Amino acid sequence: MHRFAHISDIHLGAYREPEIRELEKQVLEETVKKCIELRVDFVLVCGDIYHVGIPDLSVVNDSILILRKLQLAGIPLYAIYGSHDYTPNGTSIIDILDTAGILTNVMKSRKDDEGYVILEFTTDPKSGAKIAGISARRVGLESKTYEDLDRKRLESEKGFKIFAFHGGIAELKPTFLSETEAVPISEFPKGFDYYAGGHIHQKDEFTLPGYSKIVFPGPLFTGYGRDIEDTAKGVARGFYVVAFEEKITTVEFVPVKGFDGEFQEFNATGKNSHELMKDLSQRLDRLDVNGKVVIIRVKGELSGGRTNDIDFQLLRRNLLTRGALFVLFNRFSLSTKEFEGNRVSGEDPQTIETSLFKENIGSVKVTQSNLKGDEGAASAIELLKILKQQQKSGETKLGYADRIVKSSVESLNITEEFSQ
Ligand SMILES: [Mn+2]
Repeated sequence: MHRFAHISDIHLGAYREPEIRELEKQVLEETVKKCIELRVDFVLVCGDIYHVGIPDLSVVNDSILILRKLQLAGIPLYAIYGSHDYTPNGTSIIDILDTAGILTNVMKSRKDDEGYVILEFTTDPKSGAKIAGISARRVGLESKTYEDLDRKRLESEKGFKIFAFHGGIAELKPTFLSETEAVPISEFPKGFDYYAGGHIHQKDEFTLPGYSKIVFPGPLFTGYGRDIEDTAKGVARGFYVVAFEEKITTVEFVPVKGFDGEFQEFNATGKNSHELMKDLSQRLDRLDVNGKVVIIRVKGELSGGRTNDIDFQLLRRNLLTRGALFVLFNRFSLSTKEFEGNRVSGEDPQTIETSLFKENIGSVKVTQSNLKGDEGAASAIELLKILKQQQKSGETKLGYADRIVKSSVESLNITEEFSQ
C-alpha cells in the first residue's frame, strides 16, 4: 500500500500582518507533521506555494525550515508552478527550491518537430507512481500548451499515473470564477488514475467520463481575497491523502485547522454614516472575539455622510482590546450617495482591478492586438503585478529600476520594438 499527499494553493506570504503569518507557518508545520505521521510516500503541491514569485526572504526561510523536515523524513516533495509562483521573466523561488533540492518541479516539457508539447513523467522511486504536470503560465500561453499537448503519448504510458495541473476545467468551474480562463476537459489526457488540481480555491472532487478522479483541495490555509472570509465562516481547510496499490483505494480529506474565526456582515443601505457606526459598535460589542480572527464585511450604500466618517480604526482597536487575534474589515463594497470622486466598489481589490481595466481598456489606443480587449486587460493586470514589486534589500536603485522596466516590457510582449 502506498500513499501520497495532495496539497494546493498555500499562498505563503499573502498577508503582511505578523499574526496571520504566524498562523500560516503553524498550518504548514502541522501539515508537514501530519504527512510524516501518515507515512506518505511523497507530497505533491499543485501550485501557489508562495503568494508571489519572488517572496520576502523571511517567508522563504521560515518555509524552508519546515519543508526540510519532509526531506529529512525521506519524503520527496513534487510541485508545479501556480499562477502566483511564476515571474514574467527571470527566476522564481520555485526554481531556487528545485535547484536546492527542497522540491522537484515535475513540469518537464519540450516541443517535438511537429510542434506537439511532450510531457515527461517523473517517477517517484519508492511508490513507482508516475507524475506528469502542467504548470500555470501567462494567460493565453497556458491554453496553448493544452491545445498542443501530445495526449496519445501520455495516455499510452503504463502504471499508476497522476496528472498535476493548476487551472480551471471549463465543465467544472464554480460560478464565482466564471470569468477566468479554463481548459475543456477534452484537452486533458484520459485514463490517469488521479487528476491533482490546484488554482480553484474551493475544495471539491469530481468524476467525468474517462477522467476517474479530479480533485481540488482548495487553499491549505486561507489564500487571499474572499478565502479568509470563508475560513472565518468555518469552511474546512486542509489537504488530500490518496492511498493506492495498483489502483486508488481511498481518497481522504485531512483537515488542518488554521484558526477560530468570526465572520459578520453589515449592510449599510438605508443608514447614514452615523447610524452605521452605531450599529457596528453595538453589534461588535456583543461578540465573543477572544482568540479569534475576526472578519467583518461592510457593504451597501450609505444614505448620507461619508464612508470616511466610520472610524474603523476605533472599532478594530476595541476588538483587539477584547482579545481578538486579528481584525479585518472588508469595506470594498461600501459606498455612499454623497459624492466621493471616482470610487469603484467590488468584492476585493482583485475584482476591482479587473473590472476597472476591462471598463477602460477600450479608451487606450494601441496597435498591438494583445494589448486590446480582454487580453489587454490581462496584460494590464500582469503589468500591475510587476509594478507592485518592491525594491529588494541589497538591490541598488538602478538595478531595481532596470529590473522593473525589463519585466514590464517583457510582460507586454513589446520587446522587439524596444530592444536596442
Ligand atoms: Mn491560488
